[in-house]
Amino acid sequence: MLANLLPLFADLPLFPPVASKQAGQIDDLYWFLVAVSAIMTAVIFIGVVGFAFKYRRRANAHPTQIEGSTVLELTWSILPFLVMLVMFWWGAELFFQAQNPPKDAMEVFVTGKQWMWKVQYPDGTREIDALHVPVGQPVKLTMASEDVIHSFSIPAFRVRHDVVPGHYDNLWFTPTKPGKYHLFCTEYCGNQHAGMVGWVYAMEPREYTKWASGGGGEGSLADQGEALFQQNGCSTCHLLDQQGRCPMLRGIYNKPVQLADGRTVTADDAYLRESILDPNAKIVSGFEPNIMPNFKGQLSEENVIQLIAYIKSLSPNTPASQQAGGAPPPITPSKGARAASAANAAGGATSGQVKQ
Ligand code: HEC
Ligand SMILES: [Cu+2]
Repeated sequence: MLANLLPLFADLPLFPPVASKQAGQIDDLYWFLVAVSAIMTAVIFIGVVGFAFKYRRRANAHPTQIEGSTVLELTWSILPFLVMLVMFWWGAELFFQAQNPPKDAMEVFVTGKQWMWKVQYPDGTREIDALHVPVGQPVKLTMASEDVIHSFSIPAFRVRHDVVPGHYDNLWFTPTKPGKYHLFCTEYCGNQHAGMVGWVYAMEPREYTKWASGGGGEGSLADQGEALFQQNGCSTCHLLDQQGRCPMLRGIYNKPVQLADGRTVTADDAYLRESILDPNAKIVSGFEPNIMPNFKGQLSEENVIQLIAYIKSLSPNTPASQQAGGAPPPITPSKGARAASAANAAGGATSGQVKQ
């Protein structure tokens, strides 16, 4: 909005396109900071030059000493303080907004790996260095790193977030303008970091549905997870309908879990991920440590995302948007296709783009 008042600046290709709901809001704050800095620079510069001239030696050979002025000092303390408060409040507002994705956001999973971005959709589609999103729909990314710290950045959406190994990072945006935008890694992550670049395709909802309904042929993310659940022997311990030595996983998603040490945690994505890769970190109340094997190094981050999708699908009240991305209905393949997709999913680290 402020950028419109500065057509000269807006026309210079100094800024990426404004293609998300938050982009304009962040630009407004940015221009406010620039304006305050510019005004302060001008005030100080004019003051320095003006006083240097006014009190130059020739006109005022014998300087008079001035001893403080309460009014002046209060003014130059309180006014900047108020301006700073505006910056703080405005920035905090945008920050909190950026931390809280709306409940109906479509979920997409991103794994950073030297040197590519792997993208998984709830319907099972996968791509590399490409992200397809519908315009007008909030999209929440859950991001993991397979190796080192990466940073996921889409300048046209004004979003960026570090992707740190060992846990999930989130960001969200609502695309507003169809188009093709750059996607970068903005954290030096090894010698081919500069090549860790991709494209985001923001599409009209109808076009997006058409794109998404192509189907990956591997079954939904939850189907892929179910196959892994069998292959890795999870199903031998975690029975679906019977609580034995091991907790039943049906219905636990986003529900409180009582831990052996007395704490209560929510079974969200981060908790499930930790329970799979580092089972002894948190022990469920009533169960023993050191029974569940450690799956670190055996399951890729992509596999863990698939397993979590499967555990989610065992909780029927999970909002549909979190199960199938809100857009296309999940594709239900035959048993044979599932088995094939399982093999594929397990070796997923090397399989390439499923859809262009
Ligand atoms: C040898 C038996 C065994 C196997 C195999 C096993 N688990 Fe577990 N799992 C346990 C036990 C025992 C617990 C409870 C103790 C704890 O919290 O670590 C548990 C806890 C969990 C929890 C936390 C459950 C809750 O209610 O909070 C999850 C999630 C989980 N396992 C997932 C998996 C997945 C996914 C696999 C396969 C990759 C797997 N487990 C394989 C025994 C097993
Ligand atoms: Cu990187």
